[in-house]
Amino acid sequence: MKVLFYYPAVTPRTDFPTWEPLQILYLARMMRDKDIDVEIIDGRITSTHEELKTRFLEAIDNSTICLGITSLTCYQMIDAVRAMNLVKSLFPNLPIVFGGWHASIFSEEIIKMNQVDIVVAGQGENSFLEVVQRLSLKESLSGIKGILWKSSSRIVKEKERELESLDAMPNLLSDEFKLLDLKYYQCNKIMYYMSSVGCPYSCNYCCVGADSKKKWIGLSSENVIFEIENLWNTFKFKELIFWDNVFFINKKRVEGICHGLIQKKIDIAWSAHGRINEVISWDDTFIELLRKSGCKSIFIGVESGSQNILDRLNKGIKARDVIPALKKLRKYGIGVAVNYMVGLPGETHNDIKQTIGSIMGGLKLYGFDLNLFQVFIYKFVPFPKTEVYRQLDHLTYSDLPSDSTEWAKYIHYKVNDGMEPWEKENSNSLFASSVFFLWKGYLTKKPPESFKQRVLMKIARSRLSTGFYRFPIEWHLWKLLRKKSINE
Ligand code: B12
Ligand code: SF4
Repeated sequence: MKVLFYYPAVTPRTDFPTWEPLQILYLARMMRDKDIDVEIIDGRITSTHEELKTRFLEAIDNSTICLGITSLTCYQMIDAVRAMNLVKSLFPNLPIVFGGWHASIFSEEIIKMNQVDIVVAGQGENSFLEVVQRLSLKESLSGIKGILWKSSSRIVKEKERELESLDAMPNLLSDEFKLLDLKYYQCNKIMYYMSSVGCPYSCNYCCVGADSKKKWIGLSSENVIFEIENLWNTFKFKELIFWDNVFFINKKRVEGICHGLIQKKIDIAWSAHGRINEVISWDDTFIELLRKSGCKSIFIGVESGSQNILDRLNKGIKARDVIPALKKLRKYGIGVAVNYMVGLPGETHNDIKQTIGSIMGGLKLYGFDLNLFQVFIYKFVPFPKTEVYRQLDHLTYSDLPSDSTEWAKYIHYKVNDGMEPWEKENSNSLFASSVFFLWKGYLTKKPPESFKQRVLMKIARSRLSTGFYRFPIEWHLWKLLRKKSINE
């Protein structure tokens, strides 16, 4: 018996080595010792139609129970549709199970797609294992929590699945990574890893808070160390990145992880997501322990320098705490990667100026060292199924995509280039655009590689020195130079 997974390409072109398809490895561990083989096709490697067709023809046979596909709301969905169409044309009876963030957010829409037989919403391990076991026994899927499925073309929505204990699941081990052709991946340099699920906060622009119903579950520090030690012994990576939404929720657990890394002499630099309200509450002993265990950097969503905006985002942090919190980390040589957003509904010039002030404050604190103080400025996107999306004046934002596939295209083609079509060209959004290009043009570690980047950097530098953000010529330039279009 075998389960086949497809990991859709995240962008049209991938630079190798790249990150491992973590979602699939976490699911694959559930099949260990269950007499179910796992095979993974990575769409980033198998890029042409012919290659993909050959891979599917080789991989699928009578013993294949189903095809599992994952996707975020981005280009991955476009590639997922390509793969599903291909598989359904070759093997119309092979059940396709769709999971991941995109399927969880748009579950009712995705299950209506002809190609999809089963949707797994939310945490996938046990739901998927149950689906696989029932399919292999040709039993009904009725009653499996967390799924939507088709019963003689009628759609059945089962009860939601609450977040489940991670300690009760099989450990993630290097065995799972051996399912991959390791020459394409970077696990011998950087290991991506997840030690908890959910989030107890409710920032209203984020789908995680809403999805987890304020629940958070962490794997025990003992199990985290057991898994990291196993992976490190095999791959000897230099860097570990915790992909947890919020890593520091349980301070005792983090202390246990730090002590474990030190005791086991696991010599790595690690990074994880934290929050300003957490950092400000930490004492020196804790921060020193983080540093001693290898903590190199903390990813922090500051989002805005304006308290007014932070309150509207329900962010639960104080703008005035940002610099004091960063000072605490700076004292022990811990760097940060901070995210900001601009272009929110109702955001004023003054709010945006406070955001620039907050960024400049951090830059000064870290002596303009972009290795220690990394900045990412995004343009605000009202992500579907978030509270902020529900609160929108949908007449003003009438150009937002209407369905899940359009959303995926929109995120890929527009958002990452700062080109939201819904954005009315009022002075605030143009102002926001030029601030967005500060990041593209100036706050980047990479030296400019092209003429376009050099121009962007020049404009960004002069904006920072003069404080003049009107007339976003860089935005218009970007639009002119941009080759991709939503119709590609
Ligand atoms: C790593 C990461 C990335 C990486 C890699 C993404 C990838 N495709 O793997 C990069 C940097 C590329 C990225 C980009 C983006 N990301 Co991101 N990213 C993450 C992060 C931090 C971890 C993802 C991960 O690997 N999780 C580990 C796995 C094990 O967990 P999981 O994905 O939840 O999988 C579980 C279930 O979903 C389910 N499941 C998943 N797949 C499948 C498949 C099957 C068949 C089944 C049955 C179950 C199942 O089971 C798994 C185990 O329980 C998450 C936050 C988080 N903690 O999840 C955000 C997150 C997924 N990203 C998010 C966003 C917004 C983005 C961007 C749109 C940001 C932007 N504006 O550019 C982009 C979009 C991509 C793009 N091309 O532009 C959002 C989700 C939005 C969405 N609806 O998809 C998240 C949740 C962050 C947040 N707080 O909002 N991201
Ligand atoms: S932005 Fe981060 S802290 Fe806020 S709800 Fe989302 S995952 Fe939680």
